[in-house]
Amino acid sequence: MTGLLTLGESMGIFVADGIGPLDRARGFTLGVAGAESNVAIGVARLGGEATWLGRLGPDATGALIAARMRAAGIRVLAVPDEAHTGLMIRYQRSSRFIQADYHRAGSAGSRLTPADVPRAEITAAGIVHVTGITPALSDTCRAAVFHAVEEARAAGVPVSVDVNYRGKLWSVFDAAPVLRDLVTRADVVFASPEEAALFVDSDDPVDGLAELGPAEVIVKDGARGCVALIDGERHAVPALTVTAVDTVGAGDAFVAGYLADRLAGADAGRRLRTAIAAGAFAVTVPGDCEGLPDRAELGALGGGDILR
Ligand code: KDG
Repeated sequence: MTGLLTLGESMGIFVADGIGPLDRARGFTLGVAGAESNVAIGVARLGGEATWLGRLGPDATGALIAARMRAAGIRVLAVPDEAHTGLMIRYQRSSRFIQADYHRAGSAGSRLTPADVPRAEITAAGIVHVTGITPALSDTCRAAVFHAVEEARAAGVPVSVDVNYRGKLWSVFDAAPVLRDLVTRADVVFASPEEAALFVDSDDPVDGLAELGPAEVIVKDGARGCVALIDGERHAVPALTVTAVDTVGAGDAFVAGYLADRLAGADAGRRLRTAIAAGAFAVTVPGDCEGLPDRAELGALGGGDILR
């Protein structure tokens, strides 16, 4: 395997149809949520190899998640667990505000342990990708993430970290030292300016993150595009103009675009342009992973060179 290996929690998600308070929803669409599986699916859609590893419960939701991931073309290493598969409920309170509730405490995904992560999977990977969500879920999840990262570093496998701070899972006080620790172990780091400010002390988030060690720092800034410092060279790529209908999952699409092109050997500028285009495409489609584009679909945004 020379592709992406990622680990974390994937959940079932009920997304309320329409806009308004939850009690006005007339129906819900059941989907799959999880930042890491979103990235894996995104890499697969762009033609890369991707493996997701995590725990799933013995319920219909766990089976649905595994089936949808496999249908999306990713390799699923599901560790069976007796606890329920985690769930999320999301509704669009207004055209501008999205609310999400987690039902994941004690879930199968939160019971991941270091022993669940086979060394052979790490050493065979082209890149190991983790997020700052998983360490927030439990002590064993945190240990599993750091174990995977240390095994990758020892084997010379590049480590990618998306900071992905989730304020509903832990406080800034608890999160900041852990996220900082994770970033110091990364080769590639993705963060928003707000996330970087949680644990770096610099006016420039790119410089602040780079001072912690990663050779590839990418600061994604939504509608403003991204800025990056990659192997000592600065880049700035503006966002593409699209009509956004759902911004959830756009960051994961961005990461998937960058990592898919990195695995394919593309240069830094191209990786960033693909990331921007994938993120832009994702916001035009409702759902966490439904908007992850394939190569041909990226062309619909007018990014002609991205198709080649
Ligand atoms: O990045 C999108 C994610 O937020 C979503 O799929 C669910 O992983 C998730 C989380 O913990 O918020």
